[in-house]
Amino acid sequence: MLDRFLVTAEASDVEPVICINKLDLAKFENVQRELSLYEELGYKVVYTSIVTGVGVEELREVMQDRISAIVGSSGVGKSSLLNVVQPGLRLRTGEVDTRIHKGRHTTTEVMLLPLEFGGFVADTPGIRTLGLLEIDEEQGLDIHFPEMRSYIPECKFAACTHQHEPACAVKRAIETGNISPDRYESYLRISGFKEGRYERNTDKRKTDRNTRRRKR
Ligand SMILES: Nc1nc2c(ncn2[C@@H]2O[C@H](COP(=O)(O)OP(=O)(O)OP(=O)(O)O)[C@@H](O)[C@H]2O)c(=O)[nH]1
Ligand SMILES: [Mg+2]
Ligand SMILES: [Zn+2]
Repeated sequence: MLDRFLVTAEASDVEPVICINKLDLAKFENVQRELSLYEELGYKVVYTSIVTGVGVEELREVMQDRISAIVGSSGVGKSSLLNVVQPGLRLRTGEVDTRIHKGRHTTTEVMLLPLEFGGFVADTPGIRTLGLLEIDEEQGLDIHFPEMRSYIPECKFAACTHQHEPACAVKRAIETGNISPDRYESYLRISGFKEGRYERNTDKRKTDRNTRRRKR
């Protein structure tokens, strides 16, 4: 999900900032270890908690004098965070379902909110899955993975998809440990999703129809 958000941001020329909320529920060292890959890739990561107040000032600095949007799954605390970042907003927040550990889709519409310290921020409803990406066919998906960029011109084939082609510099970089296998896995999933192979999760009926058509 995070990689999908990052690719979407990269493809839309939006500067992404990763915000890890509810830090009070985890051990900072463990969370930071998980996120170190993204910091190495050059993404800004802000760690926050509305319980301890950590990171709130940093989040304000990120939002100041810009138009931004806060996005993520339901229940991660987007509206709660904005209430703390900008006192007085009084956005509705909702308890997470303790049985399924998921939010209850409390925010139902996008709202652009003015910030007293400068700028605007959009609170958005939590999303379950990030749908098909509008990726420029000619540009490809790979360039939206910053760690792949320098290897792409080194592939033998100009139109290399870094999947089954020989002499692929991206795959070589994975073998030598210069590209994270997890991120490559995301790349495969997202490109597969785009080609319809992962559609079954979001639109089962359509996939069934396609499968049937193919069999005929
Ligand atoms: N422990 C803890 N709980 C938090 C924190 N931030 C938010 N919460 C709680 O998480 C729950 C969900 O918060 P919301 O702000 O409604 O989450 P949301 O991301 O806006 O959810 P949707 O509007 O459904 O997308 C609420 O019960 C909040 O009190 C935090 O930093 N720590
Ligand atoms: Mg909300
Ligand atoms: Zn390649």
